[in-house]
Amino acid sequence: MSESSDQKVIDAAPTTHSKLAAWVQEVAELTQPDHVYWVDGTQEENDRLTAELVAAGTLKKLTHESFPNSFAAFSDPKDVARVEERTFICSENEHDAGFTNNWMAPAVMKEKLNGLFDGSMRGRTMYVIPFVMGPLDAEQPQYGVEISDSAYVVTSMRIMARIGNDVLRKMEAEDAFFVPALHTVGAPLAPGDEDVAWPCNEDKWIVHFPEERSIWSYGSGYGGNALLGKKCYALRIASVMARDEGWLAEHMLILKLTNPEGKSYNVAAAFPSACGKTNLALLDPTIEGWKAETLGDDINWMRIGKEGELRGVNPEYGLFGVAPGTGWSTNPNAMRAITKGNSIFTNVALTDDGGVWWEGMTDQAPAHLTDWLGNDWTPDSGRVAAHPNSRFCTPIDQIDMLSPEYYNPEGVEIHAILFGGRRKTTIPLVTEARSWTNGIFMGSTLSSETTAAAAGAVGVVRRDPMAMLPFIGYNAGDYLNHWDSIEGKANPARLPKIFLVNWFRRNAEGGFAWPGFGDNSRVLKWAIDRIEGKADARETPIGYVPTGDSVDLTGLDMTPAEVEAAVTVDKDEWITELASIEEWYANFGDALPDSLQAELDGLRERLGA
Ligand code: GTP
Ligand code: SPV
Ligand code: MN
Repeated sequence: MSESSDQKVIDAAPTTHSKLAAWVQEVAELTQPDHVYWVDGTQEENDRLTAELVAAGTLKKLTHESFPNSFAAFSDPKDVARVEERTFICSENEHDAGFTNNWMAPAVMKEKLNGLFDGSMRGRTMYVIPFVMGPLDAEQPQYGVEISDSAYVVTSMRIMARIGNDVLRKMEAEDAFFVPALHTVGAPLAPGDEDVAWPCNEDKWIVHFPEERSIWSYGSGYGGNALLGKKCYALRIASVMARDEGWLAEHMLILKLTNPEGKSYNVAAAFPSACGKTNLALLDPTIEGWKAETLGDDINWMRIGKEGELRGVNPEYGLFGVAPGTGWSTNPNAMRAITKGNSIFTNVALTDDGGVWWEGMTDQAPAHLTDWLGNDWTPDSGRVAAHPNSRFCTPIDQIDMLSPEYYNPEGVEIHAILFGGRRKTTIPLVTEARSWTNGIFMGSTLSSETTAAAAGAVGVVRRDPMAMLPFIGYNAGDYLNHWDSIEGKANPARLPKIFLVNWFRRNAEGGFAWPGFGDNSRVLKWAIDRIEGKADARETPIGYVPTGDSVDLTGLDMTPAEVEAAVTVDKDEWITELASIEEWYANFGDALPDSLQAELDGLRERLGA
């Protein structure tokens, strides 16, 4: 770069944060954008950027009155989900990445990335997005700055995180540490080149340097690959910070429940991607007198409070929810939030009257749609109209049932933790752990059938410890040890009770053994009644399950015998499961905590295997 253009970049940095100014300049020199633009986070700015994105064909403005100030985007069909096989944890030592992560030596990876990023923003604008995960008035705000050459990323980050001038000013005043998160779609434009609606690159790299606490993302514009505050920072990098500082960064929703007596409980639940977090976070209870309030739908940062209690905070500012299956009958609270507007939809279908639609939004599909690929669609087309991983991106404060405590930087006490997966067989509807360590065993052996949220085969059972398999930023054995160590750091009387749940078990006819959605409130009621010592349970080799008549079925067309069937612990299925757990645990080698080996031995003994 010439001297004068160097000068231009320095002049363009409206910050007194010298590390930030230096990093922005360094990145601009490497990536060579046409312009550097500092995002202020205002509505006017957002209006301007969305107008530009409409002109560029990236966004379509919705004109239906149900979707005010909302837009639809359609990605490149090869850029529709997180790419786990292209995701790397580049710790200094390979051992620190562990067997669940792809690894490359940092120096080797940096050289590769420097090559890829060299000139990667030519012909584009480089946006500098100051952001904070969690409240800005937290004791120690967790800052980040994303540099991206995608305006779609800017408008989406504005929904998903607190961004802009307020953040930058506070960061400067504190001369604070920030996580540098560098993103390019990897599609430079030569002079005169025509841009495409969704620029990206076939080659994709989602890379984390845990010691440096930095992120480099190349080639994708989609979701967790590109909105770097979310999975990359708030889970992968934050899990490393949490290990070092004695807290937990988890893939969990947080839900507050108040029983008819007015007593409140906060439940955190870890389910793998596309396995029901957002739905449970927006639960509409079907049982009389119970109230539910949302605190978070995807990420939970838990610290130990002054009294030794576990306290959870949702670091995000919006919802990035799976669209298909979100409907007026299954999730009316989400539908109400979405239809307040101010949302970006990606890879959904368009209705002829300027709205959006996806499978499950309404019971009956519209007679005609434009599908996510831009083709005409009718109900007898024989294919889905919205991509299975299509998403709505909506401000969290549009949720009517949002708890005021969402804004509390201290978070809320967590009283119960659920681990859950998508399993057709074997795993009961709900099982209460025998102890904290037994609960960690349940979490560490969590399994689920894969979904469309990540590229690759769908429906294959895989182990997904604490629903964090793709998100643990360090050695998974060390991660289980870290969970184990929480017991010693917390007040034992205040430790949450742990439960394993499975909304997806099938019955003999092949249908769901449990109605799910709002009726999951009945399972939560049972869990809370267990905390209060009020509900009956039956001991099984894997833990405590409800007796048929201990689950409140009032108003539900279901019998206690059907509940019994949904919580059956089938010995043959569990002997097969045990073998699969043993195989899974073998991956950890010496890193497996002794306490979990003892749990496995105990299970084997109780099964008489
Ligand atoms: P990510 O945002 O990818 O992390 O997913 P998520 O865990 O938030 O999952 P979400 O709540 O979006 O649900 C994913 C899919 O599971 C949707 O198609 C839902 O309709 C379906 N689902 C959610 N809860 C239930 C339930 O209780 N029973 C059944 N049968 N399906 C459910
Ligand atoms: C998930 O896959 O768990 C998501 C979507 O929430 S993404 O932001 O793409 O990670
Ligand atoms: Mn979700």
